[in-house]
Amino acid sequence: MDGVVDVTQCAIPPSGEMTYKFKAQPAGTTWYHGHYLNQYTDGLIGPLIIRRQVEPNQEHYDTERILMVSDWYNDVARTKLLSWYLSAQNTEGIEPIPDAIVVNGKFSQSLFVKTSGATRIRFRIINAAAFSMYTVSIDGLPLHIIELDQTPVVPYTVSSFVMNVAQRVSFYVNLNEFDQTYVPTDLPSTKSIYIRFKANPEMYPVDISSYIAPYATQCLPYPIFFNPLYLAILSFDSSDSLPTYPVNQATSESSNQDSEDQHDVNILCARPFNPASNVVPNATHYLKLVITFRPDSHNITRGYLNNVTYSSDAINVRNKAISMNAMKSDKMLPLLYQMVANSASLGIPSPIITNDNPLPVIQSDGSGHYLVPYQAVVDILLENTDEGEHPFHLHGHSFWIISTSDNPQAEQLYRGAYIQRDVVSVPASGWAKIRFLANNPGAWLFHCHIEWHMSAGLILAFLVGPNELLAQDYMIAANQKLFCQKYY
Ligand SMILES: [Cu+2]
Repeated sequence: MDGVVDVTQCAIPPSGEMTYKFKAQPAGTTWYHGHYLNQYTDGLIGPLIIRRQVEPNQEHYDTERILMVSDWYNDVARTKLLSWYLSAQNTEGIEPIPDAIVVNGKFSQSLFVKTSGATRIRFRIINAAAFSMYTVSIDGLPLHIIELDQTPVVPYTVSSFVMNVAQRVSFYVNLNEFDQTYVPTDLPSTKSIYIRFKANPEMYPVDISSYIAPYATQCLPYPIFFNPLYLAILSFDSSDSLPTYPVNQATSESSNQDSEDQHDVNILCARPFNPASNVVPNATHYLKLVITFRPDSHNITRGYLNNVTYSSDAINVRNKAISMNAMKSDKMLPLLYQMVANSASLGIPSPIITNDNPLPVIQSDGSGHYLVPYQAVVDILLENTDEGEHPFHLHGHSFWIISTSDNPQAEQLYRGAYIQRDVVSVPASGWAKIRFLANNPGAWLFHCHIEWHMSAGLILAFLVGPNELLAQDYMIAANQKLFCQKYY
């Protein structure tokens, strides 16, 4: 599980099937999605909830609801949007702008979330968007956050929070805490309230109120311009009535909050629920990664990590500057199978001591494949030269967030008790520092989870503990050999 075509497996062919067997751990809120040819933008997604025997904080709620928010595109991503995005005509590398927001597959004001008589409800929010980060709030209710990605946290209370692509946040609400002043006294009492998902228009490289994409074919009844405010309706009864108050009803306090809350405050507020299981080891290795976007030799804007843009069969790239001696990720066996077949000749140097850092520095083969010794504790500094914020996700592991340029004080404040996540939002023109323990031998991607940026090559692969992988007698499944038969 947690695999990717060309990294841990060959693609499941049309009409083919594959059974994934996995240990249901770690527990928590996550989601399944295709990682191939922009299929998840086109809807190949779903929630995956792994429950604990005893859920931390479960005494605070009686029922739960899952809300999966994603970007809706009128056009097919796999063909039309991707080929436009990675074309020389797209001189500024403008990402396809979503046409709408959907939650659980429904457009704004059409999703009714019923409380079914419960007053204490846990919400598991999953940002499964291709591009957008969202500010989430529920009118008149404080949100008590209890889980970030798959890490339970000591409850803390916010009026809204930001979540970037691929992040998950759980909170509970208590309807008895509803702010009665939210509904003006001259209006009839309301049987429902809005759950708001607000995309921050500043993250888009164009003015969304007037932008018509060059590839767009206007097609009613689909929206023409993107509305950054999505409204779901939390219904207290079965009548599916809309709230009695106007959509723009907001106390001055909460509207101020909105403009201030564009940053991820969770890094500072969140404390691990179980500190004993969150012992942060000291770093043994170091890796600095510089994020850049620039046109390649074909004038196609691509993403680079330390000047390497990742290419694989999954990406229709014309730029395949891969050195002959290095591991190849295009037209080749999945990286994992290459590790198993020939770990002695991976062609990637071991970590080396440099003048810049007291710790050995993780090395690559120049094609985005980095060799990580088993049980290494790697500090990664992500330096973002781009003006956009990038949500970086690590496969096969979670990591501790040490600090970011938005919250640099976290490093000293929480020394030894950093919060674990598996997606970190690297601030625009800023940086993030994370640490992970390489205890899961295999081939694991580390990448920006904005689907367009993956397609643009903002990816690398960690090859963790090749010798340990062999020692574990890793076997390639029989059905996998079938899918990969062009190689076997
Ligand atoms: Cu990105």
